[in-house]
Amino acid sequence: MAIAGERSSQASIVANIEDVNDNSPIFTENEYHTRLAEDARFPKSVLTVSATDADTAERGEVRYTLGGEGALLFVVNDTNGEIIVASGAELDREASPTITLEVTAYDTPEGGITQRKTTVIVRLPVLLFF
Ligand SMILES: [Ca+2]
Ligand SMILES: [Ca+2]
Repeated sequence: MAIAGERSSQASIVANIEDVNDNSPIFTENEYHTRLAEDARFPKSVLTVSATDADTAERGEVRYTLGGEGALLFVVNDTNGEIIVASGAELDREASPTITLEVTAYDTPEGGITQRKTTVIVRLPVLLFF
């Protein structure tokens, strides 16, 4: 037997369920790896990283940022994950035969205490010729 009061309280519980930020961005690869020619210059595209986030709204919106030893030589597009050679950067194969980057994907672009991040390594062997 249904009681009117019980039904309406159930309905309001369902309406109040809200997503929480319990998923971190997940990259499509555990580690990215691509060869790079020593004469590559701005704005040469190196590779595009991609991460997805299972949460809804801004909790699942992914942005990218660059770190690691090679971070000054490259720029990442914060919304699409494309990495290009930075303006003015010159690669030196003798000094750094392999450049290592750390790309961090983060959700909640506006920031806040619930923001979640994932970092992936990008290895770029620098070659004379392809
Ligand atoms: Ca969630
Ligand atoms: Ca998330």
